[in-house]
Amino acid sequence: MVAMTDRVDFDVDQGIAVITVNNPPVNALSHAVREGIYNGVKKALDDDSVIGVVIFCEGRTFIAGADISEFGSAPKEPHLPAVLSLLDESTKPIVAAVHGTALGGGLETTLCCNYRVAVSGAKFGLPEVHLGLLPGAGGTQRLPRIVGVEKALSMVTSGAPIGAAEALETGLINMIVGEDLRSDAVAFALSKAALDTPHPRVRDNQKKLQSAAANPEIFATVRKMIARKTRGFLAPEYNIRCVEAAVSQPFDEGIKTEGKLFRELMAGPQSKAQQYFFFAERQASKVDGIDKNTAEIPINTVGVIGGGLMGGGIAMNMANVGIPVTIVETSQAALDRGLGTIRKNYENTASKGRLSAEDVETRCGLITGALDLGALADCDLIIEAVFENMAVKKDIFTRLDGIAKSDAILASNTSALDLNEIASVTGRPESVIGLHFFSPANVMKLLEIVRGEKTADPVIKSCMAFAKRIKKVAALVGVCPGFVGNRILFMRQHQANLVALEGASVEQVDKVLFDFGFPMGAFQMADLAGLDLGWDKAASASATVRDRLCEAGRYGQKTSAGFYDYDERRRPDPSALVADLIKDHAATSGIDQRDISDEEILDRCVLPMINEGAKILEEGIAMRASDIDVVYVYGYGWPVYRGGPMHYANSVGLDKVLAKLRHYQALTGDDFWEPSPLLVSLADKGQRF
Ligand code: 3H9
Repeated sequence: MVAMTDRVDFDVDQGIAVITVNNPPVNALSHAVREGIYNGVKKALDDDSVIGVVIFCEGRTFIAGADISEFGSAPKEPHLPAVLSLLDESTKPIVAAVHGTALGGGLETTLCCNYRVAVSGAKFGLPEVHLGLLPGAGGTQRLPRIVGVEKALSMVTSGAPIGAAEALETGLINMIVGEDLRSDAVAFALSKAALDTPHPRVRDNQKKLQSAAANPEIFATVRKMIARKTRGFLAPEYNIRCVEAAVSQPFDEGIKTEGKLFRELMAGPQSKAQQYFFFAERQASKVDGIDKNTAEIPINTVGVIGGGLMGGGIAMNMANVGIPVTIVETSQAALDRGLGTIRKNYENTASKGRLSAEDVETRCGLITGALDLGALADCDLIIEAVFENMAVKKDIFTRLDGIAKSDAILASNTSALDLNEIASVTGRPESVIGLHFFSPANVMKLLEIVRGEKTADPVIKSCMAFAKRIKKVAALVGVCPGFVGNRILFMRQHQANLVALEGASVEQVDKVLFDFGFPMGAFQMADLAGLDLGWDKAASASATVRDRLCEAGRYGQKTSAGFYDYDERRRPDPSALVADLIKDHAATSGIDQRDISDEEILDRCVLPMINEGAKILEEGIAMRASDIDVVYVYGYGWPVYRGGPMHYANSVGLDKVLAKLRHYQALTGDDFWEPSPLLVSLADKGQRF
């Protein structure tokens, strides 16, 4: 065994050079890997006794792509395209031996080998689109030449990987081998080296391009198909253009087109935001200050209190990953309704072909119902998901304290109430934690994990790990009204309401936010959540527009009327009645109405979110600015190509953010706009969050 670099080894087995990459955790194509492969292939080509080459990886995976952490710095030679050209031009057969995931530059590496073999669990994908990029080392030109244009378009625009069986079927790999990957790959290479026919190169294969060349509408069809999902993103369109170039241009021209578009994306703000977010998401799962030897509490059975929309959605998360869950309701009718809704949800998914009938039964079978909290006595984790009322929650936790086993984790799904107050009614506040799921809980990826002032480290650590198990992205936050997500949202909603009173229409405000990249505007979101959430009918005295809408029975989508009117398919229609109501409310509140520009609306909705984020950081409610961004992208639909509110502020410049906050403070004379001291100090020092 000879070291090519400290990340790549070289040895010869029966005349086959085995180039072994060992760059944990995911064998990314860092500089030492590129250099090692380059030197290894050169050595193999120069050695007459070598008749073939295998590229193999140690550890848990084949090469998972370029090293994203190197993207910000000046690239060091050899660049990936140069390494891959050397592979492509080899006269000796090269075999990629794949296990784990061959992603991005990793898959592109295999596409420059003559052959690809893989274990049955291997996966193959070009996920660059998730980083706001396109495969920049020939992937967009070679993939359609091997799997066909339609499949390649689907892979580059979705970023989703395919499994080994599909890879074999589409022609992407030559063979599925046994678990002794290295030996099987060497044997495969020997068999190919014995042939005296030339070894195939993906770049030479024009056959799979022919049907798209004859049917160029395929590109328009794909654009239309993904338009809604990819609104605002540049990378999906750039990926399509590259595949178009694969069909319409000779290979070398196509490679130039790919390179040009890749550099454009790499230099742009969207890709920077998405690369930042890749690491932000992974960082969020790490909790500073918890000893890494802290033991986790095993969670094998879960109880959920409340079988409504929220409780049912939460329970589905457990059943989806095979964890038995008991739902407790107060009446048989409510329980039947809750369990019925869960079954209906699963059956809907099955009717779309995304779940088998057998899976529906397995998952429903994992969910049992009960009418007595006593049924939760043996649960490892109990999640309370009843409506937002402190007295009710306290009553439940008092009773739970007498029922749950001593090492059970007691969680509340509260979205805004004081977790410490809830914990205080138990004799074990160290076991109490907030698990704030977002609605619909079986769909939304975010889980705000709320650390109470007494929550114990093992409880936090176990819940962070549990979140990953149920496929959520967790962010750890502290206790304050609304925690991170809703506290910031209150600021946006406050300003959205104000600009509407000052003369912007509900539709104008929502369009500005939609165009910024949110899936919906502030008023549509309020209608979706329900305007009556937290509204007290008995105490309502027409003090706000919301009060007046609720008093008129306009609770939002659920009553087909809120800020908008809704048809039977829940499509919003502007309401003249609401416009008049807002105008009237402004007049009675002494607010003069005027034309308000889109720019002012955006500033007034988004700047307070940043300012509140800064206060949250200052108070230690969030551990890091990037955690706030994770909450916003996964919980509130902040467009990931803008990175989240804190990254967005950094990209705009904190000095500019501060200047605008001061401008609105001076304009309105409202303390609401007082900049956070942290923001002021960072801006003054020219620093970033
Ligand atoms: C590309 O290839 C461009 C080319 O087309 C053109 C070039 C010219 N780089 O996700 P995990 C780290 S673009 C650097 O928790 P899992 C990650 O940060 C690239 N670091 O594990 C984490 O670090 P830490 C295209 C990377 O088992 C650790 O590895 N490829 C990279 O849940 C474990 O990660 C991609 O976009 C990387 N490429 O999932 C693939 N990848 O422990 C991106 C991971 O310090 N990666 N890290 O927090 C993934 O999708 C997942 O990491 C993977 C493993 C599925 C591989």
